[in-house]
Amino acid sequence: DTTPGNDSGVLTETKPTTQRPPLYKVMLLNDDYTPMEFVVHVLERFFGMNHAQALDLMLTVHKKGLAVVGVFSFEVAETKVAQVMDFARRHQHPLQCTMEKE
Ligand code: NFA
Repeated sequence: DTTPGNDSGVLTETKPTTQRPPLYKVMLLNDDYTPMEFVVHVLERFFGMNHAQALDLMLTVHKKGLAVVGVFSFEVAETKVAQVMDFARRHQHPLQCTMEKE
């Protein structure tokens, strides 16, 4: 081994590795009561989507039951979930937003 400092006489191989922080999927869940326009507004306001993107994704959630709306670091994902849940609660809509490790 040519790793600097390894003079033990035992042959070893060390491989440099790169560490990336884990990413978290933020998901929106369908329900029967939250108005479509409210979900579109949430996607524009908290996920930086334009109206066409937000409308598309809202319809995907409506049809499939859920969809990933973004992938973020733990801290950002947690903040997005809290912001959406609080906004939905304040408007008395049952919209659910969750996160899951990728
Ligand atoms: N399913 C809701 C409706 O028909 C719309 C909706 C879409 C709710 C996406 C939650 C998420 N009003």
